[in-house]
Amino acid sequence: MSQTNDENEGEIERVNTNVSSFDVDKIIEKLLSVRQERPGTLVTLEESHIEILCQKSRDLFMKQPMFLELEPPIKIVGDIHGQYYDLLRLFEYSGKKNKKKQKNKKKDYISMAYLIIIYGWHPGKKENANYLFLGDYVDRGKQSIESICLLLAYKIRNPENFFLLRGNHECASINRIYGFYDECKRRYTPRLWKRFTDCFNCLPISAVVADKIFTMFCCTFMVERTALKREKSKHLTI
Ligand SMILES: [Mn+2]
Repeated sequence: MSQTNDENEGEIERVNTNVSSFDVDKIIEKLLSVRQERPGTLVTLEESHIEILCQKSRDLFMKQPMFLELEPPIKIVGDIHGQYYDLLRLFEYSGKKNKKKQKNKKKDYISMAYLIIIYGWHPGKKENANYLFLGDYVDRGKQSIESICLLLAYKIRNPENFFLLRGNHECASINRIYGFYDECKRRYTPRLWKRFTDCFNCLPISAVVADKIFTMFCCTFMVERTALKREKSKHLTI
């Protein structure tokens, strides 16, 4: 496989995560602040904070098994592909459904909107559902960075309630071509893309829910072998 200099594998130095200005709640708040804005409105985070998101979530992925065993109830979500406003809507809708049984949809929509405004709504907190995302957070859409940053931030805040699997686009050779690399380069630096790559290489690849439902991204094994290099490969049972 031919690789550019940016894509070369190899160790990337560890980010110092003890930075006083880093506050995951504030990052989530900033990412959610555009909920009422026109779709496409960008959120620009500090690059150093994104690097810490990558490092902290990477550490969590390495601590947790590569093959997850999860308990219901859990909401299972498919490809996001950089469609950040769809991701925001998805959280709002699933939060709404989780709040109460609805007979009058219009009325409940209003009451939920009210709840979001008054209390804010955060997935993964006790009153809300657990989540399992199956992969493909980046590429194709225009806001891969916001999408993956929000997901990594929720992972950091709720490590036992929020799970992310690796999709075939969480792979350098794919997202180098299909948009994520260009977005990182245009909005930040190629170095940040490398930081994400380092994090993606540690994502778990499959999960089983309630010992019954086996989930993984269907193309993972076709394109990706580096996952197998992970130290915790003993958890891989297939
Ligand atoms: Mn896809």
